[in-house]
Amino acid sequence: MRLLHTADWHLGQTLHGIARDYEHARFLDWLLEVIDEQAVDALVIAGDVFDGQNPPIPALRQFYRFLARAKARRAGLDVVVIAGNHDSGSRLEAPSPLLTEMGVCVIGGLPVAEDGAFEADRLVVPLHDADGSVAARCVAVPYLRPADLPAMTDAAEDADPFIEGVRRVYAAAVEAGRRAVRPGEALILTGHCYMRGGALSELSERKILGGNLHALPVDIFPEDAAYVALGHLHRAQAVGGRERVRYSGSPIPLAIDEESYLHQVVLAEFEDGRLVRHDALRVPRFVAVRRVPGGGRFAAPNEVLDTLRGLELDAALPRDAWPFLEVSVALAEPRPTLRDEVAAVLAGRPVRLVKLAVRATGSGETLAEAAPLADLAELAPEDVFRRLYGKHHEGEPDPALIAAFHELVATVQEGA
Ligand SMILES: [Mn+2]
Repeated sequence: MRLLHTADWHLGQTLHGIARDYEHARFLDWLLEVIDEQAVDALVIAGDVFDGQNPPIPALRQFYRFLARAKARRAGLDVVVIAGNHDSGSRLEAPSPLLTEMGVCVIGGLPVAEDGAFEADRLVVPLHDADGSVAARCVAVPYLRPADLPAMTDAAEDADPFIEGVRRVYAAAVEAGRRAVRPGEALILTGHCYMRGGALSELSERKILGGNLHALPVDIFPEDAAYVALGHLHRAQAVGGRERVRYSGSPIPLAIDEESYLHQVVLAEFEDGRLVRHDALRVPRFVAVRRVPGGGRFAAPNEVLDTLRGLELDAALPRDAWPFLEVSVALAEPRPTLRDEVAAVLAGRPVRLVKLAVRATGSGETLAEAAPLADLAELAPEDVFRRLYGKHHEGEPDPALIAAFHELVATVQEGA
């Protein structure tokens, strides 16, 4: 049984205001080819199908069109989709009556009975091999929010109630999976969660996840799981030294700093209930990401402008495929024309500036740090101005700037 693991598509995402539909469309075309060529039996999408709770219409169309085309190509394909934190679980699940008929199982939230009891058995999805026999049982756990978790009346005092609650949900789900597994079938898990020790994308994840808050220990996944297909982190990685517990990562860079990631999907093969091999399939980069000067560095304006002039760009590309460009400038002195200068160098060229980052190279010291004073009144306005200038810039301010400052002070004083 051959399973393809992917996650964090974030359909409908924009990068600094630029829609990603073109890249997503190319990725989905590529994925269809892979499903065909690799004779994939099961596709697991481990959450964050969409970038937002209320996805834009083109994103919805992309998703449903993809499912229809995938099933048209491989009628026996099992598809398992779980909701991530970006998805609306109930919205994702709404078309389930139709999708179930097609062999697409969507788990948006934890199934509960009318009396509110958690029905873990409904999280277990059979996966079939090419002969149509069940080869694995996939335990599919959507992203869990505190409100989804059982009340914790008996937890140890020092236990984090969130982690303890998640552990219990997974334990019950795994038990349901074990009950369903027959000899020769693999126990597979999928979830959308943040595991301890994961490598984060600085720009698109760290600010959302907030350090190690509620990071889950890898031992919530049992050793008898043949494979654990995770979503949430955008960088592909194994978790806690366990090769069979993996994030596939996102298929396209969702932030500029993910430019260096090796975006991939994972092809996993199972025989007699065990994982026999897993391979990372590199997703082609459909739109290049260029960073000047690159590697998160900042360079002086003239150096940056020279580099931009020398950029080799492909004029034959369609507009949707023009590279994304990030420009990072270190400013030693004010340069109010910088944005215009960058725009002038790039005008008419096949590239899209998504970000112009500017870092002042002054001391960074506040007035109080630079010169502790008993009384601010000891300083003349020009002294304060010079010190502020030194916080942001190097050297002395231009005499014309000082003159302009005095003019401004005079205007304010007259007004008062
Ligand atoms: Mn996520």
